[in-house]
Amino acid sequence: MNATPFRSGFVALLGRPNVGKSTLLNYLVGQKIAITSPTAQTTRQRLRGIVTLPEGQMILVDTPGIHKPHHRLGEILVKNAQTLVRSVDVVLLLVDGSQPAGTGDGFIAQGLATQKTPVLLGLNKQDLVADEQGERITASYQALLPAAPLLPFSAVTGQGIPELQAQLLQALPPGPCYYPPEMVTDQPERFIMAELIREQIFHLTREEVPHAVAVVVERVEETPKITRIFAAIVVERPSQKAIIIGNQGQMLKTIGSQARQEMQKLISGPVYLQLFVKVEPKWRQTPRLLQDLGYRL
Ligand code: GDP
Ligand code: K
Ligand code: MG
Repeated sequence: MNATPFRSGFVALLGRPNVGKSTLLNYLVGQKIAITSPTAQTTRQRLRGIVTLPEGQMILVDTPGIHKPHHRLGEILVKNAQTLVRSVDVVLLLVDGSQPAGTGDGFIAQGLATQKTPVLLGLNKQDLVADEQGERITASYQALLPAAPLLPFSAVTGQGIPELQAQLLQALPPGPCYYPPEMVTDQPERFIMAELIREQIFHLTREEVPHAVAVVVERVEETPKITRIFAAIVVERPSQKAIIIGNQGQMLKTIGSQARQEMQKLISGPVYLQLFVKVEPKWRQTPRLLQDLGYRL
């Protein structure tokens, strides 16, 4: 008998902000574990998504998009992405395949060309590509990394994903099942819950507000009937607190009810969610506070 070996290993999802790293991660694990939004810098923390198939197990590492740092949190995000590349089996460089390559993609490709880690190039958002544009766009990306296999797909419709998944698996070495097959992420449920709250803040508030927000789930009480979750929304200024709370508490209510629905999907059961807002001036510049909020420095 000619049995193919079980393969396993780590895949880094890299790319500019908004190319669809988190959307793809959710699609592959089959559950929302990573929050997504049309805003850059939604993802702040490295997050592992675990995909177990009969042929192997891949551990996908979602990363904050690579961009120019503006403050301490920004610096930490970029430095972490660079270290990650050296520690994984393969890099999936994701790009927005509905547009030709931009300088941001070139910047990341250059960084990868000097590394030994093999790279696959994932052209996402194929659902937005008109037939006559396809070839020109593809050529612009192939020029960035001539040796990298090109994989067109859509993280929204799922087209091209089976091929993408097969190629990723082939790029991994024979190895063991690192995580139990039923596990979809290495992050505790509390972290995902905090993220689901942060996601609603991205969807419902504007400009600098979501970037100034951190969310901490402070307590979870499980009873046979309901799960009660108590979470703090941390902002930097009283004016941001006022926006989060909204007119007669309306904004906080909407954030809470939408996040609660996502949480109920996550845990497949009823949730009671209580939110409160607190001001921590300059939490983004303060290493101790960043650490308290769970950021790895
Ligand atoms: P990230 O910053 O790279 O993690 O990007 P996100 O996963 O947050 O996605 C950014 C935006 O692109 C979101 O509004 C997604 O819904 C959207 N998006 C992601 N993948 C696709 C895709 O294949 N097609 C379309 N039309 N939109 C996508
Ligand atoms: K995003
Ligand atoms: Mg993301």
